[in-house]
Amino acid sequence: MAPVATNQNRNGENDRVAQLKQQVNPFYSPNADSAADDTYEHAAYKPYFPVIDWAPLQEIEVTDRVQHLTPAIGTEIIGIDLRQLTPAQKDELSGSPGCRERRLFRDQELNIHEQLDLGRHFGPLHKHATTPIPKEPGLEEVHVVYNDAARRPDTTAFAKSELWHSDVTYEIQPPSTTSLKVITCPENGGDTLWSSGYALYSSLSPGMQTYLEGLTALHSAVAQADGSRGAGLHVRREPVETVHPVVRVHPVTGWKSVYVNPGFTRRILGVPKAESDTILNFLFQQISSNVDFQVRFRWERNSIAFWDNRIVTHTATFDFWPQRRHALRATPHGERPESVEDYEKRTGKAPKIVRLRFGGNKASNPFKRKRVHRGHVATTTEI
Ligand SMILES: O=C(O)CCC(=O)C(=O)O
Ligand SMILES: [Fe+2]
Repeated sequence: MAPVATNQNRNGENDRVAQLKQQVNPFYSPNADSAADDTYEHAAYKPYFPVIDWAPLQEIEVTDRVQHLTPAIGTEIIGIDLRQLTPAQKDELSGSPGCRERRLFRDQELNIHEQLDLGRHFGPLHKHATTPIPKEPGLEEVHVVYNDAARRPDTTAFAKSELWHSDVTYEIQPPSTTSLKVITCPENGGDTLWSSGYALYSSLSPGMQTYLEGLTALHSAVAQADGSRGAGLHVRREPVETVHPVVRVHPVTGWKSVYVNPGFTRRILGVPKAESDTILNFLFQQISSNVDFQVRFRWERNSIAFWDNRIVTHTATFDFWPQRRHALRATPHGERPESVEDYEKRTGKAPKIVRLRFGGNKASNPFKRKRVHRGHVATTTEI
């Protein structure tokens, strides 16, 4: 910006300013006669100094670069090129305090190699045992999502609620900050929905929260592998079954989240089968039908979403047939899911509870009273 002279006469300053004003300041180039220069293609944008007056500026609202999509989950970030993130900005994608678990960026030019590199910032990338990979060699870590006119969804195969899942939770170290970039998008339809495990946990009564915190559940890859074999496809790694805590603590935020999903969680261990079925069905139903925990994203070509598979579940919609939809996913392994008890032992701290600003009543709202966890007083964080 050009320097600005003041009216104060200190040590002959005004004289010097008067002198300077005789010269042409290169920032204030003189009026240009466009008519004399009308062959120049940008003549209309040459400097022009009309004699017009404007009212003094008032305080105005400006558009935030960060737009929260719902009170519980989902943030759209505007004006960032993901190819130019600093290491600190990359870390923020994976769960800074105040993070809303799922971040969305539009118009991103980063290619699949750059997307994979960004994924590697969070951990080694997962190779899926059954889902497709691209034809191009060297992209074995990519999970391809693809549908077109030749692949009409079979509504007899699944109930919609069963499609909710967190990715590959049957692995010993299931994924953390996962990204999906849509490279071909239907004109409409094909939205993705996410549901917050923080919100689900915080919506429960203190008694239910404590009960769930002591439980573990079995996550299984068997049905997925059987489905692939049934379709005549090769399974690239034998399916595994792994036990994880029903409530896990996010290692960065220290917040508690429900960690079960309809896609892969089969059984709560150490309780009667009927009890396991009832509790899991209740949690699955909350995930798939409680819209206060959810956000729904309408994609455009080159949109990319980052979600933390440790604390959200998600589902695709298949309402766009026969249009083409094509997306590529990078999936870093996270840590082994940590229970509340293990987190407390490791850190000496109580995990936190996310406080939702909506919903809840006196009986079920855990924030009306202090809760004691094995000697630690739990703190709450508002999102
Ligand atoms: O296609 C979608 O919207 C989501 C697919 C999915 O579940 C995934 O890529 O993890
Ligand atoms: Fe998924």
